Amino acid sequence: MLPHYDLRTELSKRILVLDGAMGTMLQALGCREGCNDMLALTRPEVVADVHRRYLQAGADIIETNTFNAQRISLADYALTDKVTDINLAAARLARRLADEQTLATPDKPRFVAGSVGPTNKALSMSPDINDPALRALTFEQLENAYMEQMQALLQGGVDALLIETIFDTLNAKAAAHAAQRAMQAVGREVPLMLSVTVSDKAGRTLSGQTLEAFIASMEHVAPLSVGPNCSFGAADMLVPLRHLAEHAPYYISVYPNAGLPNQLGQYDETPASMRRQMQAFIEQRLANIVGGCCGTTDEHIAQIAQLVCDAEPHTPAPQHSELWLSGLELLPLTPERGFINVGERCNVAGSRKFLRLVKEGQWSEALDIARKQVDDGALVLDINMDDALLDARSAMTHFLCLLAAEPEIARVPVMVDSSDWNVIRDALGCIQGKAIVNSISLKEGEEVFLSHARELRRMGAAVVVMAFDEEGQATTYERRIEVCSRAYRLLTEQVGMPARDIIFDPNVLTVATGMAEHDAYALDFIRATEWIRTHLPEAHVSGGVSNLSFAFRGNNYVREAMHAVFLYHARRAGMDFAILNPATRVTYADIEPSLLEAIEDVILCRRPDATERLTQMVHEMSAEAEAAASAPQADNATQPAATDAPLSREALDHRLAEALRRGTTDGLQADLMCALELYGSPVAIIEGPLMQGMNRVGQLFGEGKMFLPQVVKTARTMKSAVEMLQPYMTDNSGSDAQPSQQRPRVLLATVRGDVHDIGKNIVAVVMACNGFDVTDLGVMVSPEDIVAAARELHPQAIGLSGLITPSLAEMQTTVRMLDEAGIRVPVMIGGATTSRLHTALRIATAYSGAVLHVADASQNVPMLAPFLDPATANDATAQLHQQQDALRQLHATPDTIVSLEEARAKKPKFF
Ligand code: THG
Repeated sequence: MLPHYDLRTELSKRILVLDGAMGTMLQALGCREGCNDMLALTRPEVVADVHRRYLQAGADIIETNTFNAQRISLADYALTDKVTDINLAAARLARRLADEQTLATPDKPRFVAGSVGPTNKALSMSPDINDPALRALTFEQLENAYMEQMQALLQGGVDALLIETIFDTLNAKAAAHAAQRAMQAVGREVPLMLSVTVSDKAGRTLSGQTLEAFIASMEHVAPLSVGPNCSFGAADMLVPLRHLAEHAPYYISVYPNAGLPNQLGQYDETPASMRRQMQAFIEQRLANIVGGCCGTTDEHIAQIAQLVCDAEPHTPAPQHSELWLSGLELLPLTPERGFINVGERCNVAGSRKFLRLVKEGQWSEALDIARKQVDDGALVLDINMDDALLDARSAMTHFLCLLAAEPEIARVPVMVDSSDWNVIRDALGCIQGKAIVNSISLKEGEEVFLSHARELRRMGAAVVVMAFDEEGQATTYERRIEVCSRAYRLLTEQVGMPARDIIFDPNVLTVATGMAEHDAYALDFIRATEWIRTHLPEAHVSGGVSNLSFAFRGNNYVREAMHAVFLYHARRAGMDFAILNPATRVTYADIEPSLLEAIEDVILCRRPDATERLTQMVHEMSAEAEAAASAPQADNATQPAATDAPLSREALDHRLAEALRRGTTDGLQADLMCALELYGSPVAIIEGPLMQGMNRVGQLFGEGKMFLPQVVKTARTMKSAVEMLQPYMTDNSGSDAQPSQQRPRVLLATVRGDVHDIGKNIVAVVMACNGFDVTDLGVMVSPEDIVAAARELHPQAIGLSGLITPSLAEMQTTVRMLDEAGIRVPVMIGGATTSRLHTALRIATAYSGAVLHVADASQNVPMLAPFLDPATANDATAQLHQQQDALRQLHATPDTIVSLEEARAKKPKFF
């Protein structure tokens, strides 16, 4: 019998070595591509061999061969009935080998981490451009799929669950939620390890979150470790690694690829060179767990094991004490910030306009209200769909999914405002950031309160607690503090909610109603705020400020002046959140002294006739103040209209390029109409300023200055522009006849053996938005099917996509078969392992037509354009072939060092 070893204890002593890639080793051992995870059942001895090699190389932790072993991914192989068998067998196998090794060297225990991959679907992104609210699956479906996998892994005896290659935080949340349920079901607790993959140069996940925002989103699962994996090679991982090590209060893991796949799809880093690059991680004390991802072998791991033995492990960052919220970006409630304003306008009960827009399904205008609030400085958005005539659950989830596609809005955290628990629960399944739930209370008693609070804790939301209990709403100072302190005890002692995640709302009630019992409402709120902030450590205080002034409906200036005065005093007492209209421009200091005094008398309850006096004063208020009152109204999201004066071509081009870059359609119609006059034809506009704008976007994306969701938004603007121009495309404008016939058709496919399609989906979106008729053949498409589809549909271009190395060979086969079938249309090649050089060397040579390597989704349209225009197609093809020839020659040149003269003489001539 083995003694009990604990991963956490081991990590406190030394740096642990994680194993390397499974796929690379399996291929080296002669396994063809396909469903690797199935090998646990069909060829366990081969998998055992890989584990054994890694253990012998010095790995302390080996990963089960189960990266894709949940039913979402296995569906691609029609193996959904094998989920339990695969995971159980894989976990038992790894367990047995790790234990054998531990027995042999008991002072160096070996551990098994259950590998849980991201699946091939994203919960935060739409698979369809035309429907940004669409999702390929629900949180619950994904959670259930993970639950099934994890239960078997736990039963098979893993020491930890490693949720890895995370590209969408909502997927990771579903996995973590499933893990908690699986542990409960199996009756075994193991630590969670999280590993995230950074997919652009801006250091964000594919779903657009920064790494800090990601940590905030996942802190409720208290992971054992977090870190980057896959992404780029070790050299480029230093920045994200340091970022995580500085911010995350957990052990830090890092397991890079053996470099970026080179232009031939192989991994260049040798064991020695990778060790050299990883040395920085160790020297800077940034890591506790190190290993390898794609392309690494037991030789790499042996080198890494040598590197870390006797090295000092990373000391986790201290746990932050302030509340962390996140959207795509982190919002920490630091002492310097002190105060968070929550935009109130996306509330069907608080805005007639928002209600009308939602009822009429005018979602883009509803989004404008959210956008305007962020522009006006809202740091969080309150969203409320509670209306008797609305299906609040579907309205809420629909709106949240739409929001997720708007990077400028999704930047900020969301406050889900509903009194219907089902709405709250559904909403949390759509939010990748760390959100606030508004609200729970004791009004239905402790049992319901505790069960809701526990569920929120599991989902990792911060929470607004209203000062309500079984007796009703707390309206006096004493009742407000009594209810809040009781809720505080329950949440911190029984639910284990960190106090920093609790936001009390001691009820902002309407004053100056004329009823004496309401006179102390505001003052009691302020006093209760002070008490809470003094006696309930780390908890926050919020309130719906606009409630205060309902008595003055119709006089916005006075209402806003009252809000400013109330905020001034409540903030001094410690209120650090407020739900309000961020567009308000009235500040405490600007209020005319006599009005200020009258309002202060009301809010601070300073004299019995305060209401009467304020009412009287408002009555007498001059017409000037009335005029000012109408100015700061909120919901007017429209931009200043385009002027009537004619714009210069430069100014217009600039406006169009800006609209594209920002992904907005404000004023686009008017600008396009101007452009029609200036340019004469819609095609000239598309090919001129719009295409230039798209190129600029591609450039910014390449430089890491824009991130993917923004590019997708840009594509939507392009689509709108093309649609606006469509009615003006007539037969005699120099181009072909009907717009519908004019739409070039493109075929897209992920090649055989490969199931990755996130990048390809983005390409489909961007191309569809640029007026292409896109037919997506899906994933794992055989060359035969691609040829058949090309023959049937006569596309103007074909796009082949693939992420894994074997796909490169598959692409070659595919273009050869296309060529044999007499097809000559341009073929676009894209995906992580593809490259310009490999395309020139191996793929273009097998095809008579043009084969273009496309580096990212923003490039397909502009790169393809010259090949589709009959006037330029021949030149473009000839030029491409010439460039590819030059590349081939360059590559054929032996790798020896020549003199400078000689090198200059040999320089390739492209033109
Ligand atoms: N506490 C918590 N949540 C809350 C509240 C609270 N959520 C809802 C509400 N109260 C806060 N939000 C609003 C939003 C709008 C208004 C008041 C509170 C408001 N609206 C104008 C009115 O009714 O006169 C609407 C005018 C229009 O139609 O545009 O005042 O207290 N936790």
